[in-house]
Amino acid sequence: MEKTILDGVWRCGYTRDAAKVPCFDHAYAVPGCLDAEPGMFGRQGYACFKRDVVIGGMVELSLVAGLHSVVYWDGAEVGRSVLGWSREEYVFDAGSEGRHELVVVCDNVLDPTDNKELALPTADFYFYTGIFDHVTIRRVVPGQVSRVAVLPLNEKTGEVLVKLEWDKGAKPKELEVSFDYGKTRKMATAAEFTTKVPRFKVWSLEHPNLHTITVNGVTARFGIRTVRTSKRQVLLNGKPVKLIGYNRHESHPEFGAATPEALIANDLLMIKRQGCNFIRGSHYTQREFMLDMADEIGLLVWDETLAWGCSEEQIADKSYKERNCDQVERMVRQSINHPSVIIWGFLNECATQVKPAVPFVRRLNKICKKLDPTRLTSYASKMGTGDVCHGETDICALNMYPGWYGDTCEPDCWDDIRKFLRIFPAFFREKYPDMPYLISESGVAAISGCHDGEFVRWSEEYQAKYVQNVLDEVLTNDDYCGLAIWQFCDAKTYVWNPRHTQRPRGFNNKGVVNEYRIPKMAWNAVTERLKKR
Ligand code: ADA
Repeated sequence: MEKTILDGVWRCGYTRDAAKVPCFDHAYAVPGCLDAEPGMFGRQGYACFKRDVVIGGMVELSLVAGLHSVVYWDGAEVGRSVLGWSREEYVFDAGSEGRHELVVVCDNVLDPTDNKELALPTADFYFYTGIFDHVTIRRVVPGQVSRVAVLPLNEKTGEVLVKLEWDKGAKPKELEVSFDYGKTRKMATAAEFTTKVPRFKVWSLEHPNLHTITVNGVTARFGIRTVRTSKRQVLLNGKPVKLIGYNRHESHPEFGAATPEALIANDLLMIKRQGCNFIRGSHYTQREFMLDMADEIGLLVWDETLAWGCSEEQIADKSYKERNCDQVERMVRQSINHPSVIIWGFLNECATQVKPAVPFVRRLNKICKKLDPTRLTSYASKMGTGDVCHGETDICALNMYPGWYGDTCEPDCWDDIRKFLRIFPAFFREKYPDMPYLISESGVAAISGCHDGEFVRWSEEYQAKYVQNVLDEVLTNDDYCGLAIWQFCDAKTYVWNPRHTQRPRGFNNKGVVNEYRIPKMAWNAVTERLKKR
């Protein structure tokens, strides 16, 4: 199955006026976000992309376009999406062999009153618009294997579950299966089967060994490792691992969400070399390259869907719930082969303190478990002891900002801040004695270059001291299975956010490196503490 990559120079245009769509007044890069161009930032609008494609017959076009997108082929609509970071695969008849026009219109126009909307301008990160990742097209051939998913079942025997999909209209006559480009074995056609990988090596943080499977000419890469929880711990290949790392946004002032792959590689290498082992992919499904890189260098990932701060009203909205279920399904399909992904996440800081949230969380959890019983699930809560959904997933994840928001603690009272972090596991211990607790977010903002000392908010010193304390608490407290510091790098956010007075420069400044990846003192504090582990 050959895929043609359609990246490169496309004709483009950006307009704030819906009546002027589509417009193509200049050229730009795909992948690319048009509002990352100088002078465009923050101007909600429509990003239009156009190019010619030479092909014909039934095809599958695959792309990740945000925040909303509509795709036209020779002027006729062939697909639309409201799921932002989910990869869409549109199957349609491309017509006769020859040259055709492909147009993608994306927008980031948000309606704050629309309950179905996954993204609201009250969210604390900026929704860029454009094509975020590679665009590919392939011919659809009935019976051709189109997807190979591999779920590792046992790291001691190398047993895996293989799930196949093929293009509709016919069944493959038989299957030709090989591992690591070795000997091919013929098998009767089946949508799924278990088998043992010959001469397998286990994937681990220290030795991220990878394997390939080829079925009827389609190759997928995977790793053999298991993940489960036991007595408040996360076990990787049967051994406890404390998850330590960062929340990371796919964001850069010059590229928006369409960050270049070398930048992603640099970010992940920085994090790995610092001694961390974990990234929470906040707050949307991760790009394939990011996960390939994590697989390759040995990092663990929490992949999640977009649902930032949804309200009680949204939780009651049928369409909102359907969109979330749809997103979760796509995420699992998209990321299933990556051994780095150990947690499926959904619903960041949503109204999980109300009872109607329980069946919703249960439903999202069930979708993950049905498609992939081998990984853990979680959602990041800010509801503290008031959360009523904790029993529904595998890990209890808490976002906590004592000493920064609200009146939980005085800003520079390190002992109080640390005591605060101990409240939640202690509170839930009786109800969920074996559940692992993870701090899914904690951090404070510092303006790069501000050195007003450790008792002054916004200073690098204060942030360093804060992060040092939270990290030390998690490393020394057996109640916690891990920490994702908020956040790796400063990232653009909405300036009309209700919290905008706390977002100088239009950035969420809680990065331990700034938006150009220049380390702040907190970065060095983490490095030093991890050296002492
Ligand atoms: C929340 C949220 C993050 C970010 C953070 C902060 O916990 O999940 O996206 O907004 O707070 O900086 O306050």
